[in-house]
Amino acid sequence: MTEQSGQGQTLDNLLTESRTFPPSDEFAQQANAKADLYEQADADREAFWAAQAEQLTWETPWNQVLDWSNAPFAKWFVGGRLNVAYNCVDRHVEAGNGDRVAIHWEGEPGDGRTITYADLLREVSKTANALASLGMRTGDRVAIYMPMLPEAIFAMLACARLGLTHSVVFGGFSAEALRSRIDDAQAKLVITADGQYRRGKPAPLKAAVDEAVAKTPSIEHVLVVRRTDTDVEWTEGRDVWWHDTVDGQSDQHTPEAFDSEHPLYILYTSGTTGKPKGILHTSGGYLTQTAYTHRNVFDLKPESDVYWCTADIGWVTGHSYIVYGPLANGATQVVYEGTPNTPHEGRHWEIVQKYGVTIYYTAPTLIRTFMKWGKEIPAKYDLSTLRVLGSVGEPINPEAWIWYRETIGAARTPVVDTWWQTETGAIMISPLPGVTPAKPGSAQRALPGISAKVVDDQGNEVAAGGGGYLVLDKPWPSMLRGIWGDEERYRDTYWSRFADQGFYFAGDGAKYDLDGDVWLLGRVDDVMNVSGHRISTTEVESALVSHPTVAEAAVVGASDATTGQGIVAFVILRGGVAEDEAKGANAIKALRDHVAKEIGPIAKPRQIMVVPELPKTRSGKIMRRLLRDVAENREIGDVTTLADSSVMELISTGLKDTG
Ligand code: 6R9
Repeated sequence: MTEQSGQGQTLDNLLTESRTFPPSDEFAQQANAKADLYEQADADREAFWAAQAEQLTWETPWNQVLDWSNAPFAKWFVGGRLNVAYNCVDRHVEAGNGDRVAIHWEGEPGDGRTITYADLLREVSKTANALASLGMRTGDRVAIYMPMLPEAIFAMLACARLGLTHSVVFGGFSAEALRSRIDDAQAKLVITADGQYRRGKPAPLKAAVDEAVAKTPSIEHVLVVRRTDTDVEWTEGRDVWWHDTVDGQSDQHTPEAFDSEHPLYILYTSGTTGKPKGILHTSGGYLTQTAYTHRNVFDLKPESDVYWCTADIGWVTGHSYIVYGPLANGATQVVYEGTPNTPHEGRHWEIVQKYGVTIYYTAPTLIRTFMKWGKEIPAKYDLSTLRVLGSVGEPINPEAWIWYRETIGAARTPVVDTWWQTETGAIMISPLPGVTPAKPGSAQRALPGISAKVVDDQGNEVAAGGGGYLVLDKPWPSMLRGIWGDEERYRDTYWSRFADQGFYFAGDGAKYDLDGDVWLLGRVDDVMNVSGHRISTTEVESALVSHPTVAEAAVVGASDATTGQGIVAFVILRGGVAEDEAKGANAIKALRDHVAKEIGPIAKPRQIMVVPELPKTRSGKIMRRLLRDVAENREIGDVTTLADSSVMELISTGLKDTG
């Protein structure tokens, strides 16, 4: 999320995309969501959300749907009490679905585990008993620093069951990142593993915990899952093995109900400046909206679907769409431990074929990587079970959308482009499959029950065809309840930009097309200003990706004596395109002309560089800040949040080689 808000005039709206894909009659007829969902929600928003909340099991009903009297601090389902883990596990077993598979777990080395809902109930109960035996009490914070193992999910649900607040820290983060997060939340326990498989090799994990915990006196215990048999240092009394502590516990545990606003978890997002923000989510509203969106946006049929979200549980997508939403709905899902090209570039498609995956949810960065690897790879597998494809994390370029639908979805499946944030907790803007005629590249419309607007600098809604800032103008059930321990920062970061109107400012630029559909245009900090025109990086990137030789593009504005900023583009070629040829002066000119044709001469990049990789965060978002350093010939800034810190070197050396 951004700390500062954009200023100046609104964005120029340049790229046009007119292809649409209406849902098939067959899909529409069987779809969970029907068009009247929008009307129902518009007629009475609170009644609509109450109806969604009724899909959960409450111990005590609420007496008020929404209390917004202390805005921007919301309370949803006031007075209601429920247990989140009971809703995700026990109630499915009680309903007679204990034999249904909850998790098909696939390890990176090829090992696997099948976990039914009855198994899940036993494991979560044992874990809850173990956490209680370690002295954890309702309200305590627990850090979870783990690879994608079933135990990570057991741990999250055991916390929810006991009313402990978890803080999952992505397993690729450093000891220092873990330390600052433990410290901020004053966590008492860390759950981790000895090591984790990464690209076919075991890598140590507990070592980073030892380093972090040496400087965090709040930690009383470290609970360690054995995964890779890596040698670990051991601090007697503090460190305990999972198999010693959890396995022998009783598999019976009676859940207690907690207040609807009981803190469920903290998840840290890195800001552009300063220390990471601990985004706080609570129970009833969060579970209501994650379950509702998962059911309608993915058209989930729990009895027959096999769902797979490829995110890591270290990100909000893993929290809402691996753990809470799908499990609240009683889904059967695949959880995969490893990387997409271990041991080969067809691994995801092999998994889709093996488990008969029907719903697949991933990020544009991975779709563009698949494009780069080439369509021959998925062509080797049977992907005919797929019926819904989803995208999240960044704007999806129309060409990548088309490739996804055609190559993975056999030109048949709906593709849902879902816009949301760690802060929103659940999907906010997305087509509904079976209802919305899909438009490649557009997230389209706020979901029933959600209200979003594109506004200008003054907070006035822009007309159809106009661009500006994306805001959320009404509270929603899964909204963040604040930043852990920092009320002021919460108000400043999200509510000060449009304080007069009381809008939540998301930090993203967006536009309406002539039908009123929303297009996301990237973070407002990334917007370029060329000769007084505010141009979005996303639009120029999408134009580049629509050229047959380009798999992926990142665009930045570099200072320019004449135009204020000049557009500099970095492109990755598609598989099979000869690099020498594509780097030639004619090929580069062809790309520049292509952008001019797609968008207009004003958007023509000043410079285009062919690169082997792009700098990305560990959740796959392009870090344009570092590319700006390259484009402006500056020393490259802080690379600690990069997924692969050698990428910048690769880019700089590659550029020197070609001049
Ligand atoms: C869920 C997640 C949030 C930021 C958000 C925006 C970008 C996410 C998007 C999208 C365009 C989409 N973003 N989904 N942009 N289209 N479908 O990614 O959360 O890690 O907090 O990132 O990601 O810029 O503001 P988070």
